[in-house]
Amino acid sequence: MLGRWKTMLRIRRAEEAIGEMCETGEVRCPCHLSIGQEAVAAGVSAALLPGDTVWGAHRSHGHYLAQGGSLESLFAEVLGKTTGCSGGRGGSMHLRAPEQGLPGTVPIVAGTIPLAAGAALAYKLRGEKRVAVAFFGDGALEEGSVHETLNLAALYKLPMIFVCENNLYSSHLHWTERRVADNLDQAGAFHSVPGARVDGNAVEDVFEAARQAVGRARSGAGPSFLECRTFRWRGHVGASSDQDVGVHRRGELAEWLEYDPIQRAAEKLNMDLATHCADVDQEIDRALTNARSASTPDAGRIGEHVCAS
Ligand SMILES: Cc1ncc(C[n+]2csc(CCOP(=O)(O)OP(=O)(O)O)c2C)c(N)n1
Ligand SMILES: [Mg+2]
Repeated sequence: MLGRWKTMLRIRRAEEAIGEMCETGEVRCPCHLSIGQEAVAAGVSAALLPGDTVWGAHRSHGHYLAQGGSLESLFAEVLGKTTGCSGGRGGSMHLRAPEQGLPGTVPIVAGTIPLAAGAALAYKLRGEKRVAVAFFGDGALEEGSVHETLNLAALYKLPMIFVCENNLYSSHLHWTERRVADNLDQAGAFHSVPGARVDGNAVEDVFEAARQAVGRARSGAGPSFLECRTFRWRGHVGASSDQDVGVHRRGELAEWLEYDPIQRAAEKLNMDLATHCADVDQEIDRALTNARSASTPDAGRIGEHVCAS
């Protein structure tokens, strides 16, 4: 529990630092912050083993850090430095930490869900006891490929977990503007993928639900679908808290601030956390200093890693 709390704090502090750098203009790539949603990444990753993989999208700083991705390489990536996890070429939405089980995030909404299924199919065919996790938002469920992947995953009993981070919004659109019913937890049922609704701001609930889903996947019983209910404190993109792509939200933030996943976990831990907070602050300072002092890519090498046919 202490480890999961610390993972959440590391994500929060890292994203606060990135948010500040977005506001000052030091970071120039678009950044989608997951502040408020940290329990989903921390709870799920804690239930995985080395060798398992997680697949993320545009809002994946938390997935990267929860898997053990380097803080310094994250800061360097958003700053466009050569030491970034994608060599400074990808920015916030193209994170990779393959050694930590994060092959690469892709900002095409729902784009990595079929990739996770492909990985799960490979694990199954090779007889490896590995599990693939697809993280995606509520908006991603409006893409057809998710439903095709759910069907395929059920049919082939793939060792896979669908983790829907339902933060109620897709860009500026509240779910009520996009759906008739609040029933995302049933999205897998039609395809015979069992689903559960989880309090996505309670890290232990997420951990327990993920632990069960991982056990199911690893035993060969097939995929599961977890709808983790949460809320992002900042806007869709950038650091502002009350605006979504220029549109004001409905004022639910104050209510959700009461359900701060980090505060809730701290209350459960019921111990003095001051030293641990200081450790995380130090880690962030050190990583930021190193990332800032790294070199920027040589413009003459812009053509490298580019595929042309
Ligand atoms: C295929 C595709 N369509 C549209 C977009 C633009 N877009 C980026 S994020 C986003 C909203 C996604 O909402 P959700 O899946 O709920 O994730 P959240 O941003 O809430 O984490 C959209 C429409 C995109 N990146 N890819
Ligand atoms: Mg969303």
